[in-house]
Amino acid sequence: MIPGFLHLHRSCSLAFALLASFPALAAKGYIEPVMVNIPGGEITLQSPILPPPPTSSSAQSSAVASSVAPPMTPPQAVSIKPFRIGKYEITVKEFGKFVAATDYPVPEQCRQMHSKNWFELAPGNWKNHTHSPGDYGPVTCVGWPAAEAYAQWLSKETGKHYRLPSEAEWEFAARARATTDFPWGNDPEQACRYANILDQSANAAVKRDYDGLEYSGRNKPLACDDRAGYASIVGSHQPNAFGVHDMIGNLNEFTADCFNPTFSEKNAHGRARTDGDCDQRVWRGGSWHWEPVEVSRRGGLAGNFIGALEGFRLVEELDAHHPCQQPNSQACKKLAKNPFAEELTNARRLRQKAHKS
Ligand SMILES: [Ca+2]
Repeated sequence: MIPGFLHLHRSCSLAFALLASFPALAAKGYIEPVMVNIPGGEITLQSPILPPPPTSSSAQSSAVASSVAPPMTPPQAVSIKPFRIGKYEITVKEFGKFVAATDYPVPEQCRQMHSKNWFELAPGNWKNHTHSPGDYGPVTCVGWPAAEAYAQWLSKETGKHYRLPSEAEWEFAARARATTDFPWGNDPEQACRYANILDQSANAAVKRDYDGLEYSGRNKPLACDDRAGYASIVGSHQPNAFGVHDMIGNLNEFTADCFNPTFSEKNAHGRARTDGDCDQRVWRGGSWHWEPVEVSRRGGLAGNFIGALEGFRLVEELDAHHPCQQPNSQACKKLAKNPFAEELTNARRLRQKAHKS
């Protein structure tokens, strides 16, 4: 063996030995999402009966705004088992790990704010689009299939069971036991404390960036200011009573459910519906581009739709031996010490500082 190679060989062996002794030194190829324990319970699902899903962002917003007292679905009682849900929407930085590890064929066209014509299909992807929010903003322009692929990849990497939430789980986590229109009560004008929605900052942003463009008509900004014109760093607004952020607003979130206009007995177990139109998926929560949507509001979206208003968060299932079967156990509490949570706190602090200066 030549001396140089021997030296390199010994150095590598030493490095591997060190990494084996101190696993924390080994850079992980993934980021564990910050999760919140959600207790089990009962919920009644009821919302307006849905028309067939729209296929464009402009149609989405009018679908939200034009519902004039539509007929309601019959109420459906649902039992929810305990689970964990992402405290935040999945960020650009987390998704970037997935792209780097898998070379996933990300969409390169995205329906996004592009001109005075509002949303248009234009070149753009998860990392670069017209209003990319940076590493700590929620990832968008990925579409439902990529969200699903991300969950499967993260499960494989971590040995945990991550997946998209069912819409019943989503609503249960979003309500945090509230029975009001919004998780914070019935007053939409309180939204700016809890959600990044269509507010005065949103109106000012499009006016500034698109030559005097203004929201008008049915898509009317709230009088309050949530201090975000477009998508914001996740967790920038107050959480709900379960400690979960941005369920209403910021990005519209994909659920695992196939599209059905109404609820039925098939929702009763709380799991995602796998019957109905599975070329369409159900969204929940609305976005920065919309007035705050009620926590029960839902819509459908083509599974292959790629837009800048949609993102996702993940659920983690509590398998039989999961430490958080006992949420007060030390083993479960240890899981709450997630370094990414600290990174996000720092990112928000820097953003606030920049905002003030
Ligand atoms: Ca806003």
